[in-house]
Order: sequence, then structure tokens, then C-alpha cells
Amino acid sequence: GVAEDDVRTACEPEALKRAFLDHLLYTQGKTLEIASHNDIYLAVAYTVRDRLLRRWSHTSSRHKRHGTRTVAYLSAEFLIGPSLGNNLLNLDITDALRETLARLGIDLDELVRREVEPGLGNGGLGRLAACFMDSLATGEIPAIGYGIYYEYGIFFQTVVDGWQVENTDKWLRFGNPWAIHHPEWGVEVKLGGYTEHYTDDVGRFRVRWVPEKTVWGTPFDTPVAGYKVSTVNTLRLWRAEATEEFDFSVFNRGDYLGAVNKKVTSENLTKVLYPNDESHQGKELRLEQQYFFVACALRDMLRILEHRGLPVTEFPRAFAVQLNDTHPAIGVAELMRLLIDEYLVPWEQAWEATRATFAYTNHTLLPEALERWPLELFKSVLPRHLEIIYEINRRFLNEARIRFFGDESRVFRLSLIDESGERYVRMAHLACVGSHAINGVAELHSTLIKEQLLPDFYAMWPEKFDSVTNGVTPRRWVVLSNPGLAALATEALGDEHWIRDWPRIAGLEKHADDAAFIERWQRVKHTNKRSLAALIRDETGVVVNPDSLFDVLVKRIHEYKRQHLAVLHIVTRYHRLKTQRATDMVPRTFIFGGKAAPGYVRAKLMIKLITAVADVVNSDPEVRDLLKVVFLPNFSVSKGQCIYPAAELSEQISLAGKEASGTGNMKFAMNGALTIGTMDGANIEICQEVGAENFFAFGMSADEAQRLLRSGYYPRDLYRDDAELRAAIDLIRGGFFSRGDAGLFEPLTNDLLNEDRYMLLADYASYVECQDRVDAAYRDARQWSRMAVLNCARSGRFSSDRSIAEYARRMWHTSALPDTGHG
Ligand code: 26M
Repeated sequence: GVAEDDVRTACEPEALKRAFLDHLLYTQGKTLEIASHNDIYLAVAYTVRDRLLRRWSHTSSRHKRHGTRTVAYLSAEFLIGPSLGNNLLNLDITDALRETLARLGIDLDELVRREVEPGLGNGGLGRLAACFMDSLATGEIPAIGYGIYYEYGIFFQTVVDGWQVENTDKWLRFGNPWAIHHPEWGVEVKLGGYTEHYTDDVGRFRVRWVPEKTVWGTPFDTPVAGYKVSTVNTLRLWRAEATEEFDFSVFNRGDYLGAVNKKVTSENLTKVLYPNDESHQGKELRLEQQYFFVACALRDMLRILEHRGLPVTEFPRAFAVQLNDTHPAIGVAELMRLLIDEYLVPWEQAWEATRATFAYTNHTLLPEALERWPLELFKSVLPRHLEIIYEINRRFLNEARIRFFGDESRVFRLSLIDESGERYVRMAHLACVGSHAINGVAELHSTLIKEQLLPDFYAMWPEKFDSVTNGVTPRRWVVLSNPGLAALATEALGDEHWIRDWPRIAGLEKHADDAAFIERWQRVKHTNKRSLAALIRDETGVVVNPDSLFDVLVKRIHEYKRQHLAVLHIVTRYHRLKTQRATDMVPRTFIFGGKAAPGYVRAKLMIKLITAVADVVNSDPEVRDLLKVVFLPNFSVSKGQCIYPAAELSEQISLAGKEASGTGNMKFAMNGALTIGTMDGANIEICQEVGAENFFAFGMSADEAQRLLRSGYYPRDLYRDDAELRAAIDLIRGGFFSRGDAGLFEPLTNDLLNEDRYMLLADYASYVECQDRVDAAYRDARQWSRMAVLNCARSGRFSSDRSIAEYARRMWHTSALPDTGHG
């Protein structure tokens, strides 16, 4: 593809300059003299996009010609982050474009820094989907990501008086140069209504779904380039609008305002991303969103199949559909509906094709996060799908009755319908039954799925269960965010192969004892810390010391993630400083970031607790620079890119057994932060890889935590018996951090003393003791840096390239389709 670059898409400085100026004038309608920052950004982005599109058209025709299996990654969220820097990196035109623009007086790095990112995801799950898209393209695996083109992404967080305030994220305000709208590939999606069963004119039993309404879905395509390969895959996100017929019918009745109103209603469907993760609420609009994008995706795959001249029965050979959690699990019933009702495929054959098509990734064990839809609600939105689910369930339970002869209680537990009280459709059960493969996202998590979440399904189909440990892309999370480290790695390793083959980073290990290398490593870290300190000053006004230990906890705010355990530790340090002249303490800066779901009152109170402690500690002259606490507002992909490279200590302190994997933990390790963490999720595997001597492990194991909970857990006894813990909790509940308002944090402290579901008190002593060992280790800067280098060097397993290779081989049965240049 690259060989055929024409005058429009060539990458030499002259061609880039021509293209940029053309776009500025002919797309933006401006000359350089009057162009705004945004005009320039857009013209640059279009210049880059042209080069993506050239490769993209090649990739599509290559995929069509070879007819290999395409991965369809279905996800309600894709948290892709800013695009410009990443596309330049993957196209390998950063330097050429930087030079070209510099000659025109334009600073490319500033354009990259100021890009506003689309926040089309909540956190880990959405970001994982984005890392996977990068690795699929880099691995040259034919793939399409399917999702929703939300008009409003995750809210923009500000902090007012220490409290989280949500602001709308109108990310499309200045235009989105990366996506191309394709109205011509629009599809109609039915919703609501009822079904009619009838016999058609040749005597076949048929079902007709008579919808209450229809909406029109159109795709916005974003090209996703692999790193220095010619493959460019597609991220295809769907937007809902009113159908034309629908409008016409109302217009004809003369109800103009009614018609406009219905149009507005249709557009509501993809208006906003639900900002809660790990807590399911049975909201009708959410179910409609899920069905909408899945219906669009499957229709689109059928269109592609037809375009390739293949019959519908070839569906599973043409596509491997991966369900990113249960959010798209309705796809199982939708594909069945399409095959049975519309293509008249017999049930058994349709079911076999469906199962061969889908695979399901579970991302959580938390009961409150498991999706269940009240039957009545489900029926009112998807009446035909409910019938199909009943039939899937009837056949499935018959199979189960034979397999588990006489065990009706097991059949009851396996059912796709929860009938223990109000009746629900269990989406995880639907996903399991309709998939040929089910996986967890880290070893421990996969074990717990088999033993605790879905033991009956595991007993029935042990061979379906698998584990694929998450990974993150080293392109964004090292090369783009940490250029200093990237340059050092390239120099030490002699080439850039590590960027596409991350395990080669192991080559740094032999430099871990090299004083000159360690010094350069430390300089890189220090530079990154200074930039983060500048960002912190700009955003919060707090001045932090770049020579202090940067101790970082960034992730969604959740009780199970235990940000308040970190607060108890900080308060303990503060208490020590005030009561003992603890002058040998290592100066630390505690950096927090993360969003709380707007309706999650406790999580918002945790933010207030962090900021309240920060206010007191930061302004106490006695503390000097031994302790600083900052809450950096609006944690996002862009913020992460500034934070991970500057971190020295990565806080991964969830209660063991609760965090499915974690992926921030991997980004920290790759950037040479040491982890203080529980034996939870992928922390266990990180500890294994980097060596226990280079990892600060603390707390109960998942097993120990469960046993303690079952044998009777009494947090108040722990409070009674531990003076430091008591002092910390008493300071908080006595109102010390809330101007004497003793009631403010009571919902948190009372819970810790009485229930403490996430067992902070049980892990507190171990955590504080472990933090003391961190201090001791940090005092020896050489030794600390050595451990940091080893963390990076031994993070080879945690590239999403490895995760994708495992999915490709074990669940998708697909492989790379590299561009040989020979057609
Ligand atoms: C569900 C229903 C309605 C509205 C929103 C949701 C929802 C959205 C996001 C539920 C869960 C969501 O994300 C969960 C998530 O991010 N899980 C994380 O997934 C990561 C990738 O596998 C793991 O590393 C984390 O451990 C896991 O918490």
C-alpha cells in the first residue's frame, strides 16, 4: 500500500506541507494568517486521516479478497483517548510532520497536547477495548470494533469545595476529524411492540415482530492503524436518528411538532454514556442502547457477508464475535432471530452457527454489576427476543436435566431466567449458553468464575472456560506517554523492535546494575515528575516537591478499590508526624484521581474525604514537605499519559477477589513504578513476573478474606485493638478534617466499624507495615531504581499484543493477514 502513495498521501515533508495547507484552505476555509488553533488542528488531523484512508482502502480490499475470518469486537465502550499522537506514531510520520509544521511556525507537540479526547467509556473495560483495537491492527488481524457513538461521553469532573461536580462532555463541539459518517450503510432497528405467529403462503410457521417504533442507525467509522504496518482496521460506532418513514407517517397526519418530538426521542438513544460501572440498574434506555448497537453490528456483518458473495450459513466462518462483558449479550438472541425469522434457517442449524460465532469475556464478579433485566421491561422492549430466549432456555434446561439427572435445584440455578423473586433475564447466563468460549481477564479471576460465579456452567462445559490475562498497548502507554523512557530503551536495546515485541524489554534487565544506565533512568523519571508537578500546580494550585516519592492511586472511585484505605494510611502518617517527631519519614506526595458514578453517594464522599484530608495536611506547617496530598480532577486517558510515567509507587489495594484484573497496574509497571498491592487480579501475575522481592505485597489472599468473612468478621474488634487504626478513624469521625462536622464522614466510618464489606480494617495493619518497608526501600535511591528497572524489564507479559494473540489462537481461530505487497 505504502508504495502506491500518491501526491495526496505521500509522507515527505513537501507533500505533508501541501496537504496541510490544502486542508486548511479547502476544508477549513482559512489561510494560515486567520486560522484558529482548532482550524490548524483539524487541517493537520485531515492530513493524517488521508494517509490512514489510503492504507485503509487497501486493507479492506485485501480482507475481501482473502475472505479470512474477521474479528467483531462488540463493546458498549471504546475509550480510545486522543488520536493525533497515536496515529502519527503508528504511521511513523511524527518527525516529518513536526519539521514541516515547525517551518510554518506551528508546534505539533502543542497540537497533540491540547487535543480533546472522546470519553466514550467509563474506565478499565472501555480502555481495554481500545488497547485491543491497537493490538489487533498491529498484529494485522482483520477486525472491526462495534460500539456506540455517544454524543455525550463520560462526564467532565471538576472539584468544588472538595466535592465532585459533573459537567457535560460535549466532545463533538469542535468537530471530530477522525470519523467518517456513512449514512449509506444505515440500518433500521425495531423496538417494542408485539409478535404475531402465522403460517405463510407456503405453509411454514413464521413469526412477525410488529414493533412499536423503529430507529435508524448510521455508522461513524474511525480508522485504527497498526504500528508501522500497512493494516488499518475499523472502529465502527453507531448513532441513532429518526427513521424517515416514521417521520413521513406522522407528517402526513399533519402533526409536525409530534413528528419533531419523536425524532428527538429517537436521537436520545445514543445521546449519553451511562456513567456507572460495576453497578447495574435496569434502565430501559440502557437496554435499548445495548440492543441498538448490537442489532446494527449484526446487520452490518450480514451486509459484508453478502457483499463478499457468501451465504448466511457462512456467518461463523466469516466472523468471530467477541462480547465485551454482557452489555452486547443480546446479540446471541438477535443472531438467532435473524437466522430463524428472516433467513428461515432451521433452529438447530442456527443455534450451532450462533455458538460457533460468539465468545464471552466476563469482567466482574461483583453481584451488583451482573446484568439482569426485569422480565416485563425486557418484554416491552424486545418481545421477540424474549420468546427466543425462552426457547433457548427450554432446550438448554432439558439438556441440563439429562446431564444432572434428578438435580432440579441445579437446573433452577442454571436457568436463563432468575425466578427466585421478581423474574429477570440473566444476561451472563445467556452469554454463556450462546458462546463457545468464556474467559476471565486474569488467572485468579478466571478461577473464581469457574468456582464461584458460574460453577454449574463449569460443571456442564469445563472445556468452554478459559483465561486471558489483560494487557495494555506499549505504544500509547510507553512510547507516546514516556518518550524519555522510550529513547533510553531503544538506545539500550540497540533497536526499536521492543515497540512491537514488548517482551524484548527484558533486555533492560542486564542494565539494572549499570550505574550510568541507572542515572539516566533516574533523570527520565525526574523529568516526568517535574512535568506532572507542573500539571498539578496548574490544575489544583498545589505545589509538590518533585524530589518526594510520587505515590499514585488513580482509577474509578469504588468501595471495593478501597481508596479510603489509602486515606487511613495517610492519616496514620499525619498522626505520627503530629504525635511523635517522626522526622525520618520519607517525603511523599500522594496523588489521587478518578471519577465516582454520579449516583454513588459513598464514592463521592470518598472524594470529599481525600480532598478534606488534603486541605488539612497540605496547610499544616508542621508537616512541611513530608506529606502532600492531591486530588487531580478529571482523570482520563490524557491525564493517565501524564501520570503513569511520573509514578514511583503504584497503589493497587482492592480487597483480594474483587478486582477482576486491573490494567492501570500494568501501565505503572511498564513505566517503572513499583507496586504496593494485594494479591488480587493481575497484581498476582505482576508479582510473579517481577519477583516478590521487587513488589510490595500486603493483605489477605482471596481465600483468607473469604474464610474470615465466613467465620465471622468483626471490624470493631480490630478498631479496639489497634491504637494507630483507632487514632486514624477517630480523627476522621471526630470531625478533624471537616471543621468539626463529626457527622460528615459517618456513613464511611460507621460502615467501617460495623460492616466493612471490603475488609479495610483487616488489611490495615499489614498495609501500613508494608508502607513502612516502602519508605525504607526508597531511602536507597540506587536500589529503588534497580527495582524499578526490573519491574519494567519484566513486564513483557502485559502487552495487549500478547492478550490478542491468545484470543486469536484460542477463541477466534484466526491469524494475521499481513500485507505482503504482492496482492
Ligand atoms: C453496566 C450497565 C449499565 C451501565 C454501565 C454498565 C457498566 C459499564 C462499564 C458496567 C461495567 C463497566 O465496566 C466495568 C469495568 O471496567 N470492569 C473492569 O474491567 C477491566 C478490564 O477487564 C478490569 O481490568 C477491571 O478489573 C474491571 O473492574
